[in-house]
Amino acid sequence: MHNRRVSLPRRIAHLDMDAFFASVELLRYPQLQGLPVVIGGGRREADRLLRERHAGVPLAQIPVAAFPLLKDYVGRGVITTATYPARQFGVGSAMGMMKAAKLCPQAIVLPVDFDEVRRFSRAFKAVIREIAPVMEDRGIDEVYIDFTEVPGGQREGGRVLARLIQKSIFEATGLTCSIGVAPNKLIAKMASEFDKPNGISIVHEQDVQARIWPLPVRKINGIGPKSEEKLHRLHIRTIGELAARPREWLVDHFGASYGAWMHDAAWGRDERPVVTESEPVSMSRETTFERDLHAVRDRTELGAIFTDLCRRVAEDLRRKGYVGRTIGIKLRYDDFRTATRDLTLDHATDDAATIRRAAGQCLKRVDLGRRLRLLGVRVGKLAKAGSEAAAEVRTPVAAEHTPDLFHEGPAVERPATSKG
Ligand code: DCP
Ligand code: MG
Repeated sequence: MHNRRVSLPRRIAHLDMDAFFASVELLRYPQLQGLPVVIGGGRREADRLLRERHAGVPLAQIPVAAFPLLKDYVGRGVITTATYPARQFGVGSAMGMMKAAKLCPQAIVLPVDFDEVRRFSRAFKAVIREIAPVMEDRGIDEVYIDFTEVPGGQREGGRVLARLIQKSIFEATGLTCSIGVAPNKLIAKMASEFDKPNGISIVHEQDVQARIWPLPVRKINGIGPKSEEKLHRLHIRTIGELAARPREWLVDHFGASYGAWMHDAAWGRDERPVVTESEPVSMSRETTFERDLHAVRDRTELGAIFTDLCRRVAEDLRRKGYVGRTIGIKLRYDDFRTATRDLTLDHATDDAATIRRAAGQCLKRVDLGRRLRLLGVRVGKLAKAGSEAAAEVRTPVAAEHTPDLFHEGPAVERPATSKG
């Protein structure tokens, strides 16, 4: 039977926002456009002072000279992201603030505004879905889009549609992004980095050798630092060198599935579909406090919040018909560092008390010596309630019963020397 659609070559795009957290701040402070700006640290205080001192002045009119500089920054912390002008000085994501200050003392430092970032994340994805509905959400600032059957998706290898999406996102949000269009997700992901910021890269199957093989192996999404190290020991540095090894040789060194996957990846083969609506992998609830809370001094308040978060996650699970086995917590400290811990139960659950007990065990494994600004509870490894995977759902788990710090009820203060 005649079927024209089947014959269309697959065109998959990967879209990634440019310097995302920083770009969102620059919308608020357009006077900083073109300047080195870094996002990081716990500088909410500095930002508040800045606004207070210029009360009544529109944010966009606060003089550039009034902004806090990296060279005056005191304290620890790492850079979350940096504008492209700042990157020219070698400053970038995950770099310590102190080191960055040496490289670019004149950079302006701003804090993250997570609510704002999330708002823009939703906004740019909504723009994409309007144009190209087959979109896979891959996190705060990136998505995959199946261009194959979208009008313009095949023209100039996808460039026409990519341009339209870039323009539409910019008009709706004022933000720029970079897009790679390729035969599959794996190559698209690499291609979106080729021409950052505000770039479009089109890669065809026949370009793999010229454009992908010279890249370091680490550029393959799925080869992490450990595999990279092992490949280096085997004298494999580029994707081309990886592609040159026989599949069996890679299987011998990296196992049947990872070795074979590596071989395919090096040859630019990847059949994964763009998944629009996945089953949820986890459900979570978190809350940012009005003021930073201290684990010991604000124990009662924190305990109540913690228990309430567990109750709400349990409600979410039941409402949507899921049970989960992995219980995790998330803490964000006053310096914006984030800690997560989790543990996996024998049975999946949607029971608030079970979740609370497991979360309490996780709590014992984090530093509670600093003030907290956020607390979250997550349940992962989900299965549909009643499904085979979720058998023995309501069996309460006999977790350890030693109370955690946020344990509610009679305070069990235990001096370090005594054993409860
Ligand atoms: N981010 C973070 N912690 C990290 C890395 C990133 O919180 N270790 C945040 C800040 C980034 C955002 O996620 O703005 C998106 O991450 P990217 O890696 O896409 O970095 P950028 O969007 O900032 O820059 P680029 O233009 O290179 O994509
Ligand atoms: Mg980005």
